[in-house]
Amino acid sequence: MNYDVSEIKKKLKKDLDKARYKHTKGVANTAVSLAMRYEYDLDKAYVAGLLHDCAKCFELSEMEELCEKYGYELSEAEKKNPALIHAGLGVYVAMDRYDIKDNDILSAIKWHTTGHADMTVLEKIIFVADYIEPGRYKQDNLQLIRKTAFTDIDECIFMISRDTLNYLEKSDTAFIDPYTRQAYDYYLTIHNQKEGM
Ligand code: DGI
Ligand code: FE
Ligand code: FE
Repeated sequence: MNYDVSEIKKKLKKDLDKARYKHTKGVANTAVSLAMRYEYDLDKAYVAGLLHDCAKCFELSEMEELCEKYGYELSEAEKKNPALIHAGLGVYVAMDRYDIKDNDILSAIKWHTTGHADMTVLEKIIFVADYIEPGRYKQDNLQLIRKTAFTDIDECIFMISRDTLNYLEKSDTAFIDPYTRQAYDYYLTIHNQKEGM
């Protein structure tokens, strides 16, 4: 293992609240299972899972200070919806506080909330693991989505982005990030190709 996991966990326990730390371990373990299935590096999947929400528990004012410190410019979507900031800001926190240099891990952190078109294997693993880890229970279709994660990860991403868009469209306050829609459109096309449409 190239990563000092016990050191990472020690810091995460300070940076995250209890529930978020538990979620983080669920995502890391689920990511390893998916990495086994899709023949990806298990250690990288575990570390990306551990760190995907590393910027989630800061107060908004702290997030703004960190964005300033790292020179991270917020997108329109992040300005309208601060809940999205932790993904992009997490890249800088992972580099600075957790000494992560691996671009695959950093991009998996960056894209774990919205997804985007044509994701890398690790981006897909973390995007899916975040949604299906054992502590999740509120979303619709979880049983089928969990099963599909291990049979066809692109189809699983289609289902997750479809359900996320539906959920966001129902709550008329949420601004939809263009990348959330881009992910849906891309994985819908793959879904339709399989259906022979
Ligand atoms: O950080 P987590 O709670 O573990 O999970 P996450 O990073 O996927 O964030 C989950 C929330 O993000 C979920 O309630 C759906 C929401 N989300 C995903 N895409 C968008 C979005 N929210 C807005 N406003 N716009 C989006 O495009
Ligand atoms: Fe998150
Ligand atoms: Fe998460």
